[in-house]
Amino acid sequence: MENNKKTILSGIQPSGAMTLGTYLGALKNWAALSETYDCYFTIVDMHAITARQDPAELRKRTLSQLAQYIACGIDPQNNTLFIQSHVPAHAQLGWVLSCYTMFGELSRMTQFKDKSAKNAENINAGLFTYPSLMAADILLYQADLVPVGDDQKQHIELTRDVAVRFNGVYGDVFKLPEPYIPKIGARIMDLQSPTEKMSKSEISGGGCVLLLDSPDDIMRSFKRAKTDSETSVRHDPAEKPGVSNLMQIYSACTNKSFSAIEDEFAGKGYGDFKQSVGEVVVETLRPIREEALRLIADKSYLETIYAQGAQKAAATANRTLNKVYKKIGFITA
Ligand code: ATP
Ligand code: LTN
Repeated sequence: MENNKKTILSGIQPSGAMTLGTYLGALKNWAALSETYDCYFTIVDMHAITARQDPAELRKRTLSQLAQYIACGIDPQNNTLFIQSHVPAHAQLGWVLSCYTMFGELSRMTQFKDKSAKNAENINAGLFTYPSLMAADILLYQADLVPVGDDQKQHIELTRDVAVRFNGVYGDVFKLPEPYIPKIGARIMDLQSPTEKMSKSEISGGGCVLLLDSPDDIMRSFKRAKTDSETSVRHDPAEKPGVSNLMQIYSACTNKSFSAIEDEFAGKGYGDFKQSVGEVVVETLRPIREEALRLIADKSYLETIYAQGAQKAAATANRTLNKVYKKIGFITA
């Protein structure tokens, strides 16, 4: 049935266990938006292989990630949850769009520069053309909004540039998507290296909080979080990156403003503050963890969800792909 709801698409790579950063930057918004939009949420396994993955681990993480999407409040009956590699149109449109994405544009992508600097022995072509595939993910569904963390803004801008270029040649084929980035939580930093993004494929010594971490592990991570040599809880990302990051996390979990947090902890030491941040994170993640663990044990349910999701996603994606193939002059098979 056709409806007038706007469309959302977003995805997360199964490149590691999902972190508090992934949750506050993206997933939390997905759940909030999923009631009012027509949503497609995917697990982008094709993007994940731009870094070497262990096959058994990749399979396990993909299923676990699906369970965690649902546990975060995304109802699989009202939203389309699917695995990217199950819908061949992504690879197909990805190739087409790589022919409409410029070498210079791809060379400017910060994520490519960061990842190739960190992984000099595996700078593969997929890592470079990754944004063309991401553009295909988004444009196939004619998405209006793409809820992501701050680091993905540049990729969405590129997606728009590619869509404008393509539409300029062939007419209005693609809708131009907008990023949807949370005001608080758009870039959660590593608790041990607070000038680095908390990242699931770069788990450092205790600086990363995972969605499936036990309450004890979470409390331990926060108690050890790096702060500074002052004692005041004050928001100042340049001078006090550790404390500012903890404030950001506390604010994202409680909806309290930075000034309310500064008042709450005035005259108290960092010990109390870290304890409180740990506690709100434990309570935020507790229901998610419990539900995810229950779903991970129910493999046949997850199989039903992703099979159903792939079918629904493919129906939409193929409509766009067929239109593109016609426009560019491919003979319909
Ligand atoms: P990888 O380390 O493999 O690059 P990642 O941890 O950066 O992975 P992604 O799959 O790249 O995770 O990102 C999934 C979504 O979560 C994206 O929308 C991204 O912007 C968001 N995100 C990831 N990490 C953070 C973070 N630290 N703070 C806020 N948002 C984040
Ligand atoms: N590039 C993103 C993951 C991603 C994505 C997408 C996000 C792939 N395809 C489509 C939103 C929409 C990342 O590295 N976080």
